[in-house]
Amino acid sequence: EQSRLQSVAVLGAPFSGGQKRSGVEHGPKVIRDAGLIERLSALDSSIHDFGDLTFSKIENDETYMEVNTPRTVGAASKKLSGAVSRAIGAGHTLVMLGGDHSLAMGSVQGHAQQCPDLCVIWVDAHADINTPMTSPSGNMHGQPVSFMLKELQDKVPDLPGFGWMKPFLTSRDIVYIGLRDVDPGEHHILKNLGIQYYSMRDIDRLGIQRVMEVTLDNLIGRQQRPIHLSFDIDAFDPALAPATGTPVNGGLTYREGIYITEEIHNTGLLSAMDLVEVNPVLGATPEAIEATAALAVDVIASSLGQTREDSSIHDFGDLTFS
Ligand code: 6HN
Ligand code: MN
Ligand code: MN
Ligand code: MN
Repeated sequence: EQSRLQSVAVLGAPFSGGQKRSGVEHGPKVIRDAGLIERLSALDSSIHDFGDLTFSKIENDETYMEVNTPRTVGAASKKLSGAVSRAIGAGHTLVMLGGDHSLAMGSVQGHAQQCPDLCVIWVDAHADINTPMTSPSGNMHGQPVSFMLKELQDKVPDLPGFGWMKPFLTSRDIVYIGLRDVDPGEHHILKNLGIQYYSMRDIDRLGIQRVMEVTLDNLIGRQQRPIHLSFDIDAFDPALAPATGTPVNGGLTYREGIYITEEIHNTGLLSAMDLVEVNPVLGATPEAIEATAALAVDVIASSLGQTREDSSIHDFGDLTFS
């Protein structure tokens, strides 16, 4: 019996309000222009392109407790959350194209509406777990995880624009991979809550194979549950992904990044993913922009089953036995 065809929904979120550098709102367009839909169509799944959400501007969105544009970010994530929840509820595996990483509040929350037992793999140079009080920048793309965690409820104030969102994740439900630029307040939170993370140094020591083994064992070793992959393109080395807002030297190699996504695909449990922080305006040359977007396409295709061992689908039919 053939297994049912996986159905994939692609949803663009052209939003940049979680940080100050314009251009990241063009992420969905450049990732699509790099051939995303065609590449996914070659895989063993049906692809539904839901197009891009539109986000309306909110006037007089003043800084609140040193957080920049909270109402704008809150409204965007709320809208994204609803769209993600509907897509997952309709049976799709969801691919969200950012946009900046503040959008993860919406995508993970919307996913959790349908799958309350989900776990999160956060691939990023940064931990994005600042609270409004620890944030050095006031930018919400450095804060989304703090809004999700139940253990940080008392540390995160009620911001305007966030009345719809209550913490829904525990610190045991998330693992980080690729960290190399963690703020002091974030390091304190990671240690205090015992959050599991594999920094670039850990990858140097253990190797990516071992890192994935331990990551998956911790998240799904005891119980099978849906995975949310939140992939920030700045997890890669800036030589590979230059067109991004907060590049940090010493990142993932191409092979490490693709190994991560292959292993996640092989669990059969990937339920939704984000691909965020591709900013074409920050690429120094057209080639730099195209390389970053092509890498984003490779990450998504690999997460959804593209392999390095068999680039085409071969139907050998059925044997007959007399
Ligand atoms: N990202 N930790 C810094 C901050 O402003 O909180 C950088 C955050 C970067 C966020 O890359 O998604
Ligand atoms: Mn980052
Ligand atoms: Mn990030
Ligand atoms: Mn497969």
